[in-house]
Amino acid sequence: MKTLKFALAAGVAATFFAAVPASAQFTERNIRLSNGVNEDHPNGKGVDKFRACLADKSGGKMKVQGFWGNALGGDLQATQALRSGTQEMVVTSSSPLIGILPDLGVFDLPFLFANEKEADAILDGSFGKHISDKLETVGLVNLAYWENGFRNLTNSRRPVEKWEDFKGLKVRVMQNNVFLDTFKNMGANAVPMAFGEVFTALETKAIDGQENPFVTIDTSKFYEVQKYLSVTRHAYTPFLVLYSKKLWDGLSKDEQAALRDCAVVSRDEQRKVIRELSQASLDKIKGEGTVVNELNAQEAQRMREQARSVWDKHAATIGPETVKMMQAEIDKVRGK
Ligand code: KDG
Repeated sequence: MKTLKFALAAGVAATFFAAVPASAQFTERNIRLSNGVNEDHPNGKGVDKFRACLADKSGGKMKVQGFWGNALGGDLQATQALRSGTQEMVVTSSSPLIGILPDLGVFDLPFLFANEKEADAILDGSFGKHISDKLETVGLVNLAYWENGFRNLTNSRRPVEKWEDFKGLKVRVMQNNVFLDTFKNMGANAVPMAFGEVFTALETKAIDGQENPFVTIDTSKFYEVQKYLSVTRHAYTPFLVLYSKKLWDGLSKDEQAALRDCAVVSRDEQRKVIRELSQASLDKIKGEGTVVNELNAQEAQRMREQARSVWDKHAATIGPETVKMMQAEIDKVRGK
């Protein structure tokens, strides 16, 4: 009987991991992946897909342990841990990392992308590869671009219907000079701050407002302490799915290929989920009593024109070649 049970168990195991060729080189690994949002953000679904894909490809040997809500430190701190080889992965906004790689500032230029289709085409194309190649030179392997999304302003004082309404608002921005200048240029009092400190600063009125995509405003419960949401879509932030280059170089070719393939499979899942959730998040924010206003086309155009000087000011620090390449890619996608 025991022999029969053992044979059955071996048969089931063999079926489950049948996809793993005998020659494949996989070692037992526990991959620590941290992120600043909460697990109910679509990044949670992305990590679930990534975990399942790796388990399938590695015969269960490559395991992913998720850490949420800045449990292993904020975006910049976690990214530095990758560079020193003390942590395997982080899913982070690009914006807090411009001190490590100034070229990343290109993604923070106000009103860069018009829609998600444009963002996907450029991030998943030659421009995205250009940035990923540069990231490797600073000890970071970028496996894919996930979506943080189009950013909108919330605050506790008033609706923002034209750029002049920013005047005097104390707005938290990511620790990033392009964002700092974008909001200063609008007349706001911009306050750089790590993501993990934002909710308390809003609750205590140390700041009036912040800016993030609907899904983040929802899953981080900013609506609980923000009376107004103005749909500005003033920037699009990607998430970088980073692996420590120091630890990457110790992986087999099979392990590296599995990580790259699974990061792309989970990218498509994460983008699908976040785009499905975005409207639901906006509806929920409205339902919780936050007053939502959309900018009319004329005022949105005036805001874009007012923000243009930030491009000119920061092109030199971001890297003229990178800005020029980005503009060329945008023109190509727009058929210009
Ligand atoms: O780790 C990712 C988060 O920190 C992300 O939400 C960052 O958009 C962000 C912000 O506003 O800091």
